[in-house]
Amino acid sequence: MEGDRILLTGANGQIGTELTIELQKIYGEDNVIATDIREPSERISRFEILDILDSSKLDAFIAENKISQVYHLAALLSSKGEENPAFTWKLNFDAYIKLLEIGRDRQLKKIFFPSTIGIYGPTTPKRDTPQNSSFEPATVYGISKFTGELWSDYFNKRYGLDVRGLRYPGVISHKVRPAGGTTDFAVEIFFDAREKSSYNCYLKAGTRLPMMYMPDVMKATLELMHADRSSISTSMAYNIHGFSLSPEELAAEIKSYLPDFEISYNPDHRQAIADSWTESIDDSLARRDWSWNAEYDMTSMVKDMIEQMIK
Ligand code: AKB
Repeated sequence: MEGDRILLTGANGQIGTELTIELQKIYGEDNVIATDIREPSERISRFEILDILDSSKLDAFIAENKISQVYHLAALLSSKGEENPAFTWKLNFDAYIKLLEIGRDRQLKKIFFPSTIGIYGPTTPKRDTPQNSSFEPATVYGISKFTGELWSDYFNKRYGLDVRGLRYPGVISHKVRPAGGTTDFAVEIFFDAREKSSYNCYLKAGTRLPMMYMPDVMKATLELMHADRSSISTSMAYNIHGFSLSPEELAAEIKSYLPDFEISYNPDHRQAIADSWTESIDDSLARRDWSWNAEYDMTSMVKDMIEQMIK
């Protein structure tokens, strides 16, 4: 890790905010540069404005700062991405291809590409979804991420670029509210439980989706990026699984701590996206290749979220 300099794009988001801090602990504050298109709400020691759509600036930034690894988190998520599919493609895919070219030309050591359970679609097996399955995503987000995975693999095979990726499930955390996703309800519910003792869910009861608690998201990301390349058998992205939950299961668990808490349901356009996704994920390849193992289940996640946010 000696001499490594890390760039995060989209660092103000739910994952980037926490990953910046974890990477700073490993590589030192001066060696981790968090970037985004807006200033962060809390001060990060090294932050710069960087628009990834400007590939010349991105290239110059990487050269000037002697960047050796990029964690490319900038993207529009499943729900927000549907508002302007052409722009979502430009941001999630075109900008990524440019980054891969820069990575090849500047001989970056590693690139991290976050993919998603959104690459799966209605034809994918709903339970224990295998690593290699049917990919017919229903959103531009899913299409852009799956295509991104194929290009990661292509750049690895053709140019030897070390690209690694994870198919993140819904991510639950308490520092930053996610925006623009379909799994956001699993975070919003805690904020509303704290503020209003009630939550009006935009998905209907019975909608079970794969989720993961942020400490496990950090663990998976860092373990993958620090694994010996010889143990990595795919440059697409690995399935990883934490636990599955539905809004009413989550509400019942929260209610065991906050008896006055109530949930109601008012499904919107996100229901169709959720219905196209799968319920649980087979992550045996990640377990085999780099010993992946999630620590949190729904019960321990809710206990910790309540302790961190409410009690
Ligand atoms: C979303 O809901 O769009 C994301 C995801 C599962 O990738 N959280």
